[in-house]
Amino acid sequence: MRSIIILLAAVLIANSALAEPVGKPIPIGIAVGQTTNVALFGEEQVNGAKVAEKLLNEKGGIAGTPIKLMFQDTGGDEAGAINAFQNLISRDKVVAIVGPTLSQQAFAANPIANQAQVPVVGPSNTAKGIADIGEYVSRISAPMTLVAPNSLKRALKMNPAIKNVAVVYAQDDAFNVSETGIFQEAIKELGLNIALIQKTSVKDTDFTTQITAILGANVDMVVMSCLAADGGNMVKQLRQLGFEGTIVGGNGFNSPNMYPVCGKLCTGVIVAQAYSPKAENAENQAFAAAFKDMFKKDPAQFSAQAYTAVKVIVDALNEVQASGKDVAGMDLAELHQNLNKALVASSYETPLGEIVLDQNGEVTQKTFYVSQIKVSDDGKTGAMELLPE
Ligand code: 1QQ
Repeated sequence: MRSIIILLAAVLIANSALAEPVGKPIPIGIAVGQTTNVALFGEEQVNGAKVAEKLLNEKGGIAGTPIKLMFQDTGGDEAGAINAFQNLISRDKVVAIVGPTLSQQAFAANPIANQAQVPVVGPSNTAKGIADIGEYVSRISAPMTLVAPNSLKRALKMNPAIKNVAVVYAQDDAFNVSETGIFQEAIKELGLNIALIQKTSVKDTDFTTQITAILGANVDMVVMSCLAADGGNMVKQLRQLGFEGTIVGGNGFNSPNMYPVCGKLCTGVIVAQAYSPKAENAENQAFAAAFKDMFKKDPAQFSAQAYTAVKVIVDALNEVQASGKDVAGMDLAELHQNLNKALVASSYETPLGEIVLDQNGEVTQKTFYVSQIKVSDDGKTGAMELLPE
């Protein structure tokens, strides 16, 4: 009798370890950079995700059960991202992870979630190859292959005399290495001449060496693949040292938190976006109004993309629920699998417009934008001013 009881207890413990219900509210992990230079992006991502939590819960969450965002700071490097992912998976038992901020971090941390079969939705990873990391990895951030060339075309339209170009990229960051390859191909396809290529680091603060070389080459345009802090400092120094030509920046320039870094000297820089706060779809109107209400400013791309990543997960959870399953009462491992299936091969209405995640988790998006940065007179705030078609 006693041995039967022990056996029963052992079976019960084993079962409870195996079959863990998701629980209420439904936890979704947000693993972005809230400290270091990457916080210039992460702060906007946290804001966008908070708006998603509010609006989507007001709409009933998942069949009446609210979602709860579990925030975990990744810092700016790979180790921080791995640590954040492990905490969210093992301790917080999240149903999915939105993150990390950088492609550089995604290539290190996403394989861990993939191995644990926990779905990851990249909110801002734009390097080539992100969705190929594994079956459980998708992204809502359009790859730079589609976004970046638009800014060059627009720069050339504004100034058809552009001929000689300097290319700058941060060589220690996977996204910037990927993006500069795309920029360089597009520059050649447009019939322009790459006069020189200068390498930087995302940790650099002084760019005198590179700028001296650029000024010596007498180029008409500088095309930069950097993150916000290093990129902002380099733009500032380029102007201070006398460069008067066109400057095009990549996706690292899409954070308004860059404006205080370069102040008014950022005005005029041309950047392509996957989002405009002025987009007229109903999803964006609701998101932009709620964001403004909460943060007293217009949302920018990284906030809209973080919102979108949470929305896509909630929509997919609702699809699982609609298939006759009880998401909150379901076994967590089973939900991970069902959610991942529901996430891919689907289309979503989002502030970015309608987006589609293909079977591999890669995103396609219809509309992109090109803007010019305009910084306020006090150098602290600014806006992306849309350039007309
Ligand atoms: C990437 C990026 C960065 C600019 C995100 C903040 O696009 O790392 O893929």
